[in-house]
Amino acid sequence: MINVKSLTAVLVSALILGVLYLCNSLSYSRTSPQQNITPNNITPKNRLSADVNAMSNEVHLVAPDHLQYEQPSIVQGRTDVVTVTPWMAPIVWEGIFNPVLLDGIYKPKNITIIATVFAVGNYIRFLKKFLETAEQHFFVGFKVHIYVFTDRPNEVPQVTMASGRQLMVRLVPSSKRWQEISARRMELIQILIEEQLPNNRNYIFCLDVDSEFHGRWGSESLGGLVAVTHPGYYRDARSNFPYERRPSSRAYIAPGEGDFYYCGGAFGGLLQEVHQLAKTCRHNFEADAKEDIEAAWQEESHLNRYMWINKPSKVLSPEYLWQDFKPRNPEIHIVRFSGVVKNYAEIRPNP
Ligand code: UD2
Repeated sequence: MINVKSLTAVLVSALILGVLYLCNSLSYSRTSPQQNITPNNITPKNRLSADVNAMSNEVHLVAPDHLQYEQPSIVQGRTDVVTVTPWMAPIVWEGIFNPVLLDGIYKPKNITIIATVFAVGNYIRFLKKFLETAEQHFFVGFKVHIYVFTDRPNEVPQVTMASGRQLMVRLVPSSKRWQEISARRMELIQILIEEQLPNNRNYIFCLDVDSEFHGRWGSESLGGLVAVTHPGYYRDARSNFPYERRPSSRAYIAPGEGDFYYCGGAFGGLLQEVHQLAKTCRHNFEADAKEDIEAAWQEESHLNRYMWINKPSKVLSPEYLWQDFKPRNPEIHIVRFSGVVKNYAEIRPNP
């Protein structure tokens, strides 16, 4: 026999549960724009907004809605090169990424790619080709803001830029020493990020001007901290890298230490990361200078030490900074960006 007390308790509990369920459904229907979707009517064009996490940070990659792209494989691909560092950062080579998929992921994030380029003194002559080829190959279809630092603003060439792409010119002093021009870039990049660029999740690449783009440089290169392996040393033993070898310098790396030899002519990443890099390299360069030490390859030496300690989250192969005078090695399937052949005696302010 059911006792009346238990029956009442069961009925009251059922009533409370019913009310809670109703409230829950009502609140869901108020906040969800897709209230009528049932599992049967989720068509390819009709996915639940709850499926997509709108966080726009760099590690969270949202698949483009039903974009068709080649099936990826984990057993087939490049076997002639290493595509991941020992600290598990990708090493980017032609053939390991899908540009259509990557652009589909990064374009909706509405990011701006900032590029800095220095054209001081005679190096202004390289700017036109740099800018023209950037239009053809560098983050095509993205918002791109190029900052040109020069002492000759009147000689900045007019280059037609696609919509969403802009050129900004910053005046900098000239110098009698090329080493100073090259090294001071860290200071000026640090100041640019602090003063001109809002603290957001945009990306920046800092590039040598005496270079041209020849192939795609795009969203596959995005990462927190991005370094490019130097074309001259990527096959060498680290004992042969031209790291700074004097322990008295803050750029010192001992023989038997270090990972790769990275270029000073191309690096980048998220603004906050590059700010930290530029600030540290500038500080160490200036502290060395007070003790009358200039690292073997100026800011490039300091960058190499920084990147050894603070591992880049993405490493770009030498496709991303080749040198025109070098014959292509077989693993280089494409040259995307390359330093032009130049006559140092003719263009530099000092030997
Ligand atoms: C290497 C690096 C460079 C830098 C340098 C050491 C590469 C490909 N290049 O190149 O980035 O680390 O070693 O200091 O990794 N500049 C001027 N006016 C000048 C001199 C230099 O604007 O009178 C700027 C310009 O943007 C140029 C950059 O500084 O591209 C580097 O100078 P460089 O190209 O003469 O240095 P280089 O060839 O020794």
